[in-house]
Amino acid sequence: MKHIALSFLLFFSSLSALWAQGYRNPVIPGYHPDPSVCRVGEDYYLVNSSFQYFPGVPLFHSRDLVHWEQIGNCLTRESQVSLKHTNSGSGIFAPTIRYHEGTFYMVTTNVGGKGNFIVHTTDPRGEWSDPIWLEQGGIDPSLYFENGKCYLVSNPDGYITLCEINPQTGEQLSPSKKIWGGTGGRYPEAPHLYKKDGWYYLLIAEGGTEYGHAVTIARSRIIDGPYLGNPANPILTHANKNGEGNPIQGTGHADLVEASDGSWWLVCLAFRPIPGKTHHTLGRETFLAPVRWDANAWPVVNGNGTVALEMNVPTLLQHPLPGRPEYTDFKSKTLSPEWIYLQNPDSANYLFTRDGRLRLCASRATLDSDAASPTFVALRQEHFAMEASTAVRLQEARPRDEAGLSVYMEYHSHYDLFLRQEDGGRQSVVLRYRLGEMTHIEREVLLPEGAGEVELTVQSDAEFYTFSYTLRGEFHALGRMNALYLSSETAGGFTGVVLGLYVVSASGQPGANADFSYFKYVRK
Ligand code: 6LW
Repeated sequence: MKHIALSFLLFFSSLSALWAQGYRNPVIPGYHPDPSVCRVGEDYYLVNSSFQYFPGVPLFHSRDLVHWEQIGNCLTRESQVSLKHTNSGSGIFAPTIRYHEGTFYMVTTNVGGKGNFIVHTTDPRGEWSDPIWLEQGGIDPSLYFENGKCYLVSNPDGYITLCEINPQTGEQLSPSKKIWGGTGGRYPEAPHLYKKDGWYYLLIAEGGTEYGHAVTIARSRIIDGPYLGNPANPILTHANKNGEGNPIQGTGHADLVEASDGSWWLVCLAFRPIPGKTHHTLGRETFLAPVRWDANAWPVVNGNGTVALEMNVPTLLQHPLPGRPEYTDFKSKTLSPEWIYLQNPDSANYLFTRDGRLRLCASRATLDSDAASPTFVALRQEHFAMEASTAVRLQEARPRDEAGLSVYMEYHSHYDLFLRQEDGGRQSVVLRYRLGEMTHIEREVLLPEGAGEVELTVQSDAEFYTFSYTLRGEFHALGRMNALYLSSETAGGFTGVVLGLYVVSASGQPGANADFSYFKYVRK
């Protein structure tokens, strides 16, 4: 009996050792930039920046640092985040999450708004506080707690700057002091402070968030310096020889965490260029790398300061998760926390019908401007190869009103597949692009009288988006468009492509609405 029990034990421990080996990057795919992570016991929490989208600052939970579940968003109320007139270059920039004595703190910047602020909660799955505004400027604020004190670092005037604050009131308790300018790369930013072996370590990003991005580190025995840089900086970059040809580029903006077993890990952002190109469409994503950090030594990221898609390294015991469901039928009459709106949405325009369809009500706000929040709700594109589809019925519409599916990078970079109301009562299915100041209709097909619900589909293979529609079971190809024009390199901004359901009252008359019976996203 003892032998059987022992062999069972051996079998299961070798299985768990197997599970604890290897993972795939990115650990959070699609537009999820500027990750920050903290640990509470055996639970890990991670946040990302969110720019012009609402709710702000997606919040993830994990037990193994590899598999992440979005459990909510930190900024869910207009009283916390005003996103008026924001676009993919403004709004909510990089956040930091920290846990201290039973409270979670999230600190970030509303760029174009009132600057740096903290929200806090004791229950990260619940609501977060209203904002506590901070005096020190710059972006990428981070908090460090020690001996009853709370320190803030950010980068006003392009210099990493420290002060002591009261995190409950936001009051600044010591003058802002410049503590490090980095190693000479442009845009020293993304500072985080840690203490280990009696040293204060200051981790930052430099080089800008494109191909020159890098993570560097400095240390001091005293919190406000002087900080001396690691002679082996940068500790992470793909801009050097080691990163040449790597399908991951732009590695930077990182945060460190000590796991419950004493191992150290780094989360960072990076992007995956379209294979064979220098452009990327999926935004900056969240990656994970192991860190070796010996006593009194500098941390070493994954051996040679790079990350890979396939990471063949020991991990914490893994807890796989089901992932985002492929099919949403709206019958639960709620949207999961992954769904995002542009700016602050007017909730009256987002309804569910009794039979479980998503009903979007049109306003005059269009997808072509950042002047107002259009009726638009989206999920991120997380894979190069995917298919997204929906079925839509446009109702009570006047000529030129439209509703459909948008492959949306930002307000002058999107491909739209939609139903449009025509004079005389019929509707068309239309494929249109908006690029810069140009709006161009690629295809338009007049549908038969009373066409009703139409299925709209977009497929992506990294280089092209291919559009089609299905009416009464009959499939119709419409055309394809090059993904390069939606890339960050072409469109600019800090976000990535999202797939949005929308309705617009282009006639300028109120009343139109659109019922969406499902949204399907399948990785190919
Ligand atoms: C962010 C900065 C950066 O605040 O880009 O890549 C800015 N890093 O640290 C916007 O994400």
